[in-house]
Amino acid sequence: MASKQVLVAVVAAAALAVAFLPGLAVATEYVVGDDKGWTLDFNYTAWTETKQFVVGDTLVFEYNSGAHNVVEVGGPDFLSCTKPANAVVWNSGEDRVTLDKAGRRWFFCAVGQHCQNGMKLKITVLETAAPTPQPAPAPFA
Ligand code: CU1
Repeated sequence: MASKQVLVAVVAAAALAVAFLPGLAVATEYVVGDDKGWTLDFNYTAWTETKQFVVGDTLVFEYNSGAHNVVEVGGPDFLSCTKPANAVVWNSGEDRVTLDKAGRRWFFCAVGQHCQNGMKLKITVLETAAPTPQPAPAPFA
């Protein structure tokens, strides 16, 4: 009997921990493209759809530094694959970009026609993680 009570307590504690997890959210590091990395022939739009980016998270672009780069631009330049002269360019092959504020950010590879061929990433950074649904508060008695 005692072991059953212990089990119930453990399950309850685990449930509590899960319930409070969003409040304890730690910064997440996202390797762009997961095991494929930053490359051609990858659907980054589909990749972002399964992610939720929050201020404090980090993007890591991993690629062969001779083959690609990472340029951050504004929305219109993203659409047209235009690299402005003053654009921020990363080219280490393992570029870490901290998402330090909420809003949209646009990145593409400025090598050859890579951007035109889909090597581009658009994300929306949230101020905080979207809240999980909570039960409705009890009405006043
Ligand atoms: Cu590229």
